[in-house]
Amino acid sequence: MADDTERAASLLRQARRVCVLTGAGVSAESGVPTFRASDGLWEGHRIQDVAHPDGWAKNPQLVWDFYHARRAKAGSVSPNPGHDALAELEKRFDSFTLATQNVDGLHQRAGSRAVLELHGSLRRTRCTGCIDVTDQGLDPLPAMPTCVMCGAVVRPDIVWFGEMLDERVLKEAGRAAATSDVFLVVGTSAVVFPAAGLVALAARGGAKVVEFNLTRTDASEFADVGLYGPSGQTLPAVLAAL
Ligand code: BV8
Ligand code: ZN
Repeated sequence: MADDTERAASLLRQARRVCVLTGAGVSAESGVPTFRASDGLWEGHRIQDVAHPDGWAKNPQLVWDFYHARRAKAGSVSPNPGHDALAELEKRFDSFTLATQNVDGLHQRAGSRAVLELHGSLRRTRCTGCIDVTDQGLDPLPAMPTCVMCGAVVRPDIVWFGEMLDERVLKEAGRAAATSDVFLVVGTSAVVFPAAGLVALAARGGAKVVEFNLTRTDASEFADVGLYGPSGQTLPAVLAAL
């Protein structure tokens, strides 16, 4: 592993433009559960019941109960050394973009600034009746929150399965990936698209790809270097070797 850490550090030393894609694994050591660890259930729920528009249409209260619990969880945990290392890495490069599939806000709390939230945020709500999007922080919300502007029910500002990602965010992430010298893919099973597509986009654009994960994933075929261990240890080790 030591020589892989050195190989990753040497790729970064030669880089000017760095892009990172993170997934639930980067927050695992903070105590935030990942998605696919259990048997396809997510905190005891089926994904289509709590992270799909059909689930929202069928039972919005169940969806809110699920997201109230995730908001409380996100508010009760802290960034881990992996988040901290990514925030420090950002300062070392002229161009650094961090695209995350996570909605827990831990990258921002660790000090990362250029964060693209591909799948939305637990902090934000989006009105179903008007265009209002509000950052509510992570304080508890009413069981079924409503819009201060128009009184309609608000939903979590999260991209559910079957929903389009924010066009602007995805375009910016795609451009950063396609023009990067080094692309780090951290803590993601790389099965959810279009986010996972950023890895191939970076590789096709000529980037050197470094994977940080516990195991090989669908992204591994694109990786020039693989660091397999907890990202709370492997990311700080690469930073220290820079
Ligand atoms: C879209 C928000 C266009 C929820 C999420 C049929 C109909 C419609 C769409 C599709 C379809 N078939 C396929 C699709 C596309 C679909 C998709 O990709 N499905 C997959 C499952 C096959 N994508 C979509 O629907 C996207 N929209 O395509 O719109 C469209 C529209 C209509 C019709 C067609 C197309 C929207 C995708 C966004 C969904 N929302 N999240 C919420 O979070 O509340 S995705 C959800 O999965 C999370 O965001 C999560 O981040 C993401 C990916 O999971 P990972 O982050 O990778 O987490 P996972 O648990 O899987 O892996 C953790 C990894 O960490 C593991 O590898 C593990 O080894 C590693 N790890 C663990 N601990 C550590 C570690 N690594 C290092 N250190 C550790 N300590
Ligand atoms: Zn409204």
